[in-house]
Parts: sequence; C-alpha cells; structure tokens
Amino acid sequence: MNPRIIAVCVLFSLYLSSSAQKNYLLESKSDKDQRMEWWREARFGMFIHWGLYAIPAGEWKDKTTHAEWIRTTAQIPLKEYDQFVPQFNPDQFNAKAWVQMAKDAGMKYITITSKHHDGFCLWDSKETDFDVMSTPFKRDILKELATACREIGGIRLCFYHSIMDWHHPDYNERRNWEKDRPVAGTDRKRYIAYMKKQLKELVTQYGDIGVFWFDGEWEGFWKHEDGVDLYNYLRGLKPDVIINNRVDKGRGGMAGMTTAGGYAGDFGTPEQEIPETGLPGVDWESCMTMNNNWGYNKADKNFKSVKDLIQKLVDIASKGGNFLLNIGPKADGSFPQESIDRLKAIGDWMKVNGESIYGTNASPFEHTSWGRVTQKTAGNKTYLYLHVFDWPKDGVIHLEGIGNKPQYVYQLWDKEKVSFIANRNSLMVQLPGRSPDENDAVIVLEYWEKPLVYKAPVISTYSADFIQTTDAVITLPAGENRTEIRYTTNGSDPTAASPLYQSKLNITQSTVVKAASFYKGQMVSGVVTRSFNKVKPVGAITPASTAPGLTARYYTGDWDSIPAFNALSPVETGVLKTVSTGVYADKELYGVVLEGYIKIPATDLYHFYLSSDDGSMLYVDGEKLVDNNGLHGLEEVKGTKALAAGYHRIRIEYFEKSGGDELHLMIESKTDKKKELPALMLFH
Ligand code: FHN
Repeated sequence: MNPRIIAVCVLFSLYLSSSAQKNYLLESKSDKDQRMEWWREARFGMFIHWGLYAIPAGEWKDKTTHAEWIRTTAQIPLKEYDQFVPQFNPDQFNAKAWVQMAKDAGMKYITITSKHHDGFCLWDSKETDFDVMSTPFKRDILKELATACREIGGIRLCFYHSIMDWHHPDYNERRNWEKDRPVAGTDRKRYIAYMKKQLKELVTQYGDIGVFWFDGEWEGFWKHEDGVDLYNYLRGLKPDVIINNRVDKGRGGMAGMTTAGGYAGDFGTPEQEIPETGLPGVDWESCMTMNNNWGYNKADKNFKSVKDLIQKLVDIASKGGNFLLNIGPKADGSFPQESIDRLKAIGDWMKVNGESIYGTNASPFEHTSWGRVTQKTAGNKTYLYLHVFDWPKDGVIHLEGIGNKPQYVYQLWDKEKVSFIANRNSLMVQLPGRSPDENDAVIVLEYWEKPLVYKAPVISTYSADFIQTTDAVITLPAGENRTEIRYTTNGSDPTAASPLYQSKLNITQSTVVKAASFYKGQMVSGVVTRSFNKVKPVGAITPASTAPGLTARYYTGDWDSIPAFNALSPVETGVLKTVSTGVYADKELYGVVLEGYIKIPATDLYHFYLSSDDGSMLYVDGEKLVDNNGLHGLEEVKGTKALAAGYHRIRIEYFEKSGGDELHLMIESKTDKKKELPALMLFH
C-alpha cells in the first residue's frame, strides 16, 4: 500500500483513539449546566438497594444487625454466599408498581444498585453468570424497570454501580478473613476491563440512563487515574450522562463533597448527613436510609417519621441539594410496608407543595428560626417559599434582612392571600390561626422584581484564640455590594453611629466583636458575633532523652469505636517516622496507638487536622484535642491549641474495622500553611 496512505491511516487511527478518550473534565460551565439541568430541577429521587443480601434480611447465625454488607460483616465464604443465587426468586417484584410508587411520592428519578459490593448483577450481563439470569427468577430486573420508566414517564432511571467487587477474582483486595480466595494470578486491568464492558451493557441497552452513581471507590485498588479514565469512558459512551464524585478518589468522607485537586465527578454525595449550609455553585445530593440500613433488614424497625423525612427534603432543597431517599426491598420483591406508608405520605405533601421543591435554589437567607426558605425565579418573577416548621404562637412570621416588599403573599395550600407588613429591612407575615400541615406549611412571597436580601457580614480570623495578637477580618458575602459594615468591640449591637469597618481589626485583648450590614443609615441584616480569647500557651517539657519517630503499638480486634487500648495487650510494636497506619495499612480489624513527643518550633497557636477512616483521637499534653471517633469514611476533624516552643506529649489512637483505612495528621500555624506533620517534629 502507498506509504502516504499508510501514514494517513495511522494518523487517523491516532485521532480516533485520542478522541475516544476526550477529556470531559474540560467541559464548559454552560455545557455542564445544560447537562445537569434535569437533575437540578428534580431535587428528589429514590435510592434502591436490592440483591441477594435481601434473602438473609440482615440475619446470620446469632446476629440480626447485618444488611447489604452481610458477606463481609458475617464473614461468609464465597461458596456459601453463592448459595443465595438459587434462592433468589422475587415473585412479588413489579417494576411498574415500584416506578409508580416513586412517581406518586414526588420523586423524579430512581437510582438502583445494578451491582453492589457483593458483585451480584441485577441485569442479564453477558460478562458473568453471577447475575439474575442464574437465579430461578431468570428475568432482567433492570430491563423491566427501564421499560416501566419509559411507559409511565416522569422518572429517570439511574444506576448505582460498585467499583469494589467481593466476587470477581481480579478485584484483588481481600478481607483478612478471606482465606479461600488467593490473589495469585489476579489481574486488576482485567477487572477494570470487565467493569467497563458491563457498564457499556448498562449504558447502551437500558434506555436513557440519567446518572451513574459509583461507590466503593475508597480501597487502594482504585486510583485517581482510574477514576478520571472511567469518567471519560462513560461520558464517551453517553456524553450527557451524569456521574457522581465516587467515580474518583476526591470524596471527603461521609461529608461527601469533592476535595480540590482535579477529581472527576459531577456532584458531591453526603451520606446520611446534610451540609450545615448551602454551597453556592456546588451540586450535591444527600443520600439517606429510611431506617438504619440500605439493604433490607427485617429487624430494623427504626424508621424515620414522615415529618422528619419531609423536613429533611426541605432542609436539603433550602441548601441547594438533592435528596436521594433509600428503599431496601424484601427478597420477594415487595417494599417494606413502613416504606410504602412513608412514600405515600410524602407524596401527599408533594402534591400540595412540590413547586416549593422542584427547580428551586438555596435560600437567600443565612438562617430562619421558624423553618426553611427555598427560592425560584420564573421569568420576571421570583418566588420565596417560606417553609414553616414551627408555627409561631402569635401567628406572625418575621423575616429579617429583606429590603423590598413582595407583590403578593399567599398560602401555597389554598392560594389564599395573607396580610403582611413590610418594614425597611424586614417582613412580618400574619399567618392563620393554626398550621394546615404540621410537617411543613408553605407561605409564598411572590416578587415581581428581584428580592432585595441583605446579607450579614462574616467575621473571619486565623484563630479566635490567640497568645499575643490576632486579626479580625469582616467581609460581606459575594454579591452584597449595596451595604456597609458597622461594628463594635464592646459586645453591644452595632448602630448607625458605630465605627465603619474599613480594614482588619488587630485584637490584643479578649474581645467580643459584633457587626451588621447598614444601608442608608439603617441596619438591614442580622448581627453577627465573634468572641476572641487571649490564652496562655501550654508550657513545653524536657524529656530525659529523645529519638526520632513515635512509638507504635498495634492491637487486633473488631470494634465500632476506639477501645480502651491501655487495657489491651499489643500484638506488635514499632517506631513510625510519620503519623500513619504503618505496617498495618490496608489490613482490617486492628488498632494502633502512636505516642511520643511533638517538637514545636515556635510559641504559637496551632491547628491540628486529624483525618482517618475509621475512627481516631488526638491527645496533646494529655488533653483530648481532636475526637474523630466512630465508623466512617475518610473524615477530617480540627483542633486548636496554644503551645510554647519545645517538646509536648502527643498520642494518637486509631482503629480500622473494614474497607478503606487511612490516618493523617496535619498541622498549621499563622506562619506555616497546613501540611502533613513532618517527621522532624516527631520523637519518642
Ligand atoms: O458501602 C456502601 C453502602 O453499602 C451503601 O451502598 C452506601 C450508600 O451510599 N454507600 C457505601 C457506604 O458509604
């Protein structure tokens, strides 16, 4: 063949291969906004955790506290767990009934476990026999759900997919009790290829899939580059698909938000929790169980009340997030009655109040004592939805910090107008005698112009505790440029005669700083307060001798929180030059106590950031400075202490149950930015 033609073919194939791996992380904001639009509008979805684990329903031998993790938490060997396959025959499964219940509850999408950590596939996969077609049921569950969603309409089908796989031999992380699954001969690339082929089945054969909700990304098996590659692979197959942040390694523990660093993922995934405040410009979805378990547990009757679930939905929407509420179906394919009842009640509330959730954005107010606020703009109108959780005894709702009055104020449930008084920077709304809905009753402020909401200032500082001096910087939130800040340093509320804030305040004595926003001589926001405390540094000690590193004492045990290590005997001891889990990294069911001295370079106030998966504690000079205890993903907790230059005693306690395990300690001072505690500061 003509060499020129060969050259053109080679160049073209290079182009094709490179375009197959287009980097979708470089997507423009407008393109992402367009792709996310339906999801941001939806605000409310159904999570479904279903699989073989519904058969034992949480019970194994003498314990009834298992659920979808039962293969691991009950340490069931693979051959024994495979015995559930011939038992899986959900004769009550009715895809249309599931989809209709989600729709009637006011949900706009369903995210179902295509494959959970146990590796069992709910669809007819050509890549494995460990799927629903190997069971007596022999029906493609995901296909039936896809058909039901298409026929009923109004519900997007989405898939949860676990990266971690306890069944496929090439996923070569092993639980330390798994003696029956050698790692020799395994091939991680072969597993990733398997996962990609299965995902291609799901993307191309099950209709217009809205979201891929990855999970199980936390073990060492999965790397950041794998996450970016998988994100681009899936987007290459379906450019408009939405993918959560657990496809990569950037999730900050159960708080779920994506840490800085170029990680892939379109939205954050707080789990069983709701962020304290809205996060402007950040897409996130809180996922929660209705009781205590994701997978069905027949003994778990601790279901959240309807009121709690509705108020969680509203709280999340008022902070600009989505709510993914979980159902754990039974082995027979039916929903637990407690779940059905709650879905029905939420649906009744959504039929009246859905417009105050769908397509809304975060509240423009920092805090409202009587409930929450959501907002929506349609054309030249803006609607502020006042969600009244606690009906005021005097029947009057006070809304502070708003500088213009609405065109109308009315009850959402019957559109009846209500009277209101507009002051310079507040509204008083007169409510009817009693609430029509103790879960949440909604009052609408209809504006025919942009509501004029005044934001209170923010008082920030390196640290409110200080040794000699510290600074107080007072700023207005982004976008607030109409007002000025006035402040006091004697604990009194600021007035129009108080000093105008123009530059940072240098604090040399214990002080209470108060500030508020002023407009044309009037206070138009709430008052913010920050106390500053002058403290004495803890004196240093003089050890008889020192050597580099911390002593490390290792313990084995199955704990759900940090044990009393001093009452246990260590199985191994050593010295670690840095704060880590050392030789036990990636093991399970163990604890470690690191102890020694930290050499503080200069007298100052120090921030310590202890992050761990699972729980940890930090003691400095015998005082508990950070409590990051408990079973959780990688989470960081901060503690602050004034320390004199020299040696101070330090002790770190840590335990790992199963899954990911990490331990980090970072330090920050006013002169040194946050960094891993350097080895040169650690001695024993
Ligand atoms: O280990 C899983 C768990 O089983 C469940 O799927 C939750 C739901 O988000 N995600 C993981 C725990 O963080």
